[in-house]
Amino acid sequence: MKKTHLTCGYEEGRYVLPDLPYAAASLEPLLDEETVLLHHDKHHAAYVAGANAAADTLQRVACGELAAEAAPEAARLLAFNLGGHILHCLYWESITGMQGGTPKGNLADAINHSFGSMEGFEKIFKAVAMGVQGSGWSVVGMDPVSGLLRIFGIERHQDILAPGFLPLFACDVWEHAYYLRYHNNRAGYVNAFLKHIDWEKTQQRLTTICHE
Ligand code: MN3
Repeated sequence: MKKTHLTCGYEEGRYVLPDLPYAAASLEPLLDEETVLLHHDKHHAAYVAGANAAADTLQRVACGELAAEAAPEAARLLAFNLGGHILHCLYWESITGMQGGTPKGNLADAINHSFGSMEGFEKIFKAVAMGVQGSGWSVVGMDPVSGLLRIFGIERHQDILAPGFLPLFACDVWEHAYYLRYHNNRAGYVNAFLKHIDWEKTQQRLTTICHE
């Protein structure tokens, strides 16, 4: 089946945890190695396992091994855990230990066209990230209707986003993503995230989306 701009682990019928695209310690000074390893090896891995378990349950319903009553809860769990898998894959590809880059080319054009300016984008991104209630994400992606970039404050991994939304980069604002270093200072983490976005990879994803 067709794959998308997301480099998300799926092989031989199973969701799989991809390796980090860099050494865990290389995200300094944005994030410390312990946070990154726990986040990837424990949290992201748990979403992969949860997505496979939910998909297995649905398969067993489909072939008659389980009653249909098991399907709604499995579908809910699949939405949560697959959402977690997708967004974490995107998160790892969104950040870099380097800083000081700026969006270029078609990505700079898309940001200016969608938000008026880089400042306008950052203002909305920060406010949405700070406004996520409980655990969730601030995610920038393409609205498939207008072609504009939009920012959603996704709660948990799957609530509050428009169907068909094509995520481009994502900031995890679950506390496990930042608490060891930033404690309760989510704003400090979000500000640091904005300085450590991998704009080059983000631009490559945008180019892929535009050709899908
Ligand atoms: Mn997380």
